[in-house]
Formats: sequence, C-alpha cells, structure tokens
Amino acid sequence: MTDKAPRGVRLAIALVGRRNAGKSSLINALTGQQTAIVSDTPGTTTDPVAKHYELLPLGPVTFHDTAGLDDTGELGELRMQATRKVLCRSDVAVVVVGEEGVADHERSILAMVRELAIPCIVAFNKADLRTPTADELAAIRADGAHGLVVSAHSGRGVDTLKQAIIDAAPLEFRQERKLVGDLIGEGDWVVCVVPIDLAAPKGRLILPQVQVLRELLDCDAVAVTVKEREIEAVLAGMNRRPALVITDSQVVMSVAGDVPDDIPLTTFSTLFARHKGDLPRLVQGAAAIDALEDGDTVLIGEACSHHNVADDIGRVKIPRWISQYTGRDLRFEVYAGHDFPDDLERFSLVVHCGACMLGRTEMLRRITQCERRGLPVTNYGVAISKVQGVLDRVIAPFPELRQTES
Ligand SMILES: Nc1nc2c(ncn2[C@@H]2O[C@H](COP(=O)(O)OP(=O)(O)OP(=O)(O)O)[C@@H](O)[C@H]2O)c(=O)[nH]1
Ligand code: SF4
Ligand SMILES: [Mg+2]
Repeated sequence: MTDKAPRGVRLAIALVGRRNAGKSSLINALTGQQTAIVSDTPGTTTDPVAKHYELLPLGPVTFHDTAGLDDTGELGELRMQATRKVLCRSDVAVVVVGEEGVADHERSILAMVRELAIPCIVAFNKADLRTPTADELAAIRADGAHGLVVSAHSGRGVDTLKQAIIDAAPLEFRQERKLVGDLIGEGDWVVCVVPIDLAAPKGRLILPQVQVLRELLDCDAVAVTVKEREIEAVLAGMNRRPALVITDSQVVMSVAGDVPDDIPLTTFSTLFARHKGDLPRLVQGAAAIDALEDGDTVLIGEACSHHNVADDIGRVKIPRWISQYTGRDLRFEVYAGHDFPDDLERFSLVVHCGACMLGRTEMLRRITQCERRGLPVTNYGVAISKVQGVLDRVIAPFPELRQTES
C-alpha cells in the first residue's frame, strides 16, 4: 500500500551530511530495513536514492539518501549539485553529523538548508563513539535547528528522530487540506465533467479526477460524472440544483455556456491550484498574461516528464491559446520533471502544470522562488480560464478570493 500513495502527498525527507557520517546507516535504522548500502569507505552513496516508508501516525514518506557533501573534484561538485536538487524538493532536512562533529562542511550544509528555508533537524550520529559538546548543541539551537543525539548502530534516539521529523513536517502534512470538501455540504449534488478524448488515458481516469471524486464520496456528497456532451441534458433531468459543477479546464468554455450562471462552476485545475499552491497568488500571476510583449519568453513548468501526446496541453494547446489571446509573438520553453531553471530572470511568466505529482511545499517553494525574482507565476487551469474569459466565474466559489477582493 505504502508504495501506491500518490507521490505528491508523501513527505520528502532528505538526509544530508559529509561522507561517512552514517546517512545510509540511519535510513536503514529509521526504516528497519538494511536496504541502503553502508561501508566505511567514504563516498559509498554516489547518487541520491529514495526509500519509501510509512511513518506513522503521519503517513507515507520518502527518505532521500544523498551523496556525502564534502566530495572533492569535478565529480564531487556534480554530487553536491545533485544533493542540492534533492534538498530543493524536500520538506524536511536531516543533517547527519558523524564523529568529526560540526565543522566547516556541516556549517555550509546548514547554511544551504537555511537559505532554502527547509525545516531542519541535526542528527548527531555515532553516539556510541562521540556525543556533541554543549557548545555544538547551543550553536545548532541558535541556528533555529533541532539537535538530536542518535546512533544508527545501537538504535539510540532513532524513535525520537522519527517524532522530530513528524513535528518538523510543514503544517499541511499534519492537517488534512481539503480539495473540494469545504465548498460543499453533506448530501449535495456535484456534477463532474470529464472529457474522454485522445489525451485521456486508456481505461482509467487521471489522478486529479480520482482524488476529487474520492473526496466528494468521503464528504457524503452525490458525485455525478458526465462527458461534456451530456452536461446540458443531465442538468435538465436533475430534480435538484447541483451545489457545484467541476469541469476539466480544456472544455471550460463550452461547459460555462451550458451551465446556468446561478450554478457555481469551477475546474479540476483550479481546485488543484488551491490544493497544491496558493490560488490568490496564481490568479494574480495570470494578470501578467495581459502584459506580455512581442519576443517575451514564457516558461511552461511541468512537474513530471509524462509521455507527450499529439495535442499536448503544455507544449501545444497552452502556447496556442496564450498566443491567440495576446496576439503577441511569444516564445515558450518547457521544463519537465524536477528541473526548474536557475536563470528565471529571462522569463516573463511561468505557467505551471497542476502539480499533481508534487508536494504542496515544493509547489509553494517554486511560486516563492519565482516571486522573489519578480517573475509572475500562474498555472495551467487558471491561465486557460483567463484566456477563455471565464476566470472570474471559476474562482467565484472560493471564499479566500472573495476575501482578497473585498
Ligand atoms: N560506531 C558507529 N558507526 C556507525 C554508525 N552509523 C554508521 N556507522 C558506520 O560509519 C560508516 C559509514 O556509514 P554510512 O552509513 O555508509 O555513511 P554515509 O553517510 O552513508 O556515507 P557515504 O555514503 O559515503 O556518504 C560505516 O562503517 C558504518 O557502519 C553509528 O551509529 N555508530
Ligand atoms: S505534468 Fe503536472 S499535472 Fe501533469 S501529470 Fe505531471 S505533475 Fe501532474
Ligand atoms: Mg551513504
């Protein structure tokens, strides 16, 4: 079961530290499995390795074992970059300190973690050989991190470390964040519009649709799922007014025409923009579409490298719709997977995917990273609604946007 949880809702925990500090040994101790390779040769772990685990009562987590950060030479530099990338997409960092204690390497790792604003625990490992000095512990506390004494060998402090990780997890991992449940009441009827076109995967629904349907059922709502062609007939045949219609963004314009104005309407992507990111900020970012100029470059950010289809949403449809809407001669660059470019300054706008495979913290970090460089950021669903002229309607059901406007 653990391995089947959607990746986007797993807490990502990176274990970082110098070579031989005992990062791999500690992952084995935390998970109770001897799966990570351990040896006394420094540099045993060369590439980041992910290990899934059920950290109760929190839920599914992934421990990321990383290469030691004191590697020297060209290869060492590449490993440092790989570790930094893992850190960038982690929700909690465990800085593992070995028998050398806190020295310059540890201090630079801690500075990197602090710069990325990642909740941090410092695990003083090998407690059977050495325990930290009072000065070391005080310095860690002064840095805003939590210092713990552990031993991967004896198991000392491992349960305390697990609890510290749970406590350090960002609030959204400890509190359930609703996708749609706070917009509807028990017994409400909700109509979901799911086009079955060439881009739809064979034999199944996509993850965002499944998650919304599941939450509607959890809330004791009545979920009616239709294709866009049937929406008008279904609404006409219903003997009560639906509390909400949720449509795939790609058909939002025609659905908006078919659904009477007094029935609240939104899109799956708008629900995910709120669930995974920050809807008011993404709506604000969409306003930048109106300011695009000839020659501007738009970054299309996709959180996973899925198989491209003929009329791909990020590569074909969104560039086409934004170009048509603005009438500008624009360039579009797609970045897929975990890579988010470092030179964000050369872009005028980021249009990000629904981020169903990303944790919310990483999506928020991406939004913050763009905003820090003055780069507006929006997402697919919000951008599509904007260029199709239905943005005001699809954001109307959300109380946080009504507060922003007033
Ligand atoms: N005495 C003692 N030795 C430990 C402890 N934890 C790890 N070690 C030993 O330290 C050495 C390095 O452990 P690893 O887990 O491979 O360290 P690592 O940080 O993953 O190292 P790299 O992958 O090379 O970066 C091994 O010989 C382990 O057996 C501990 O708590 N006590
Ligand atoms: S590109 Fe984004 S929205 Fe699409 S499947 Fe990947 S993570 Fe989910
Ligand atoms: Mg290792």
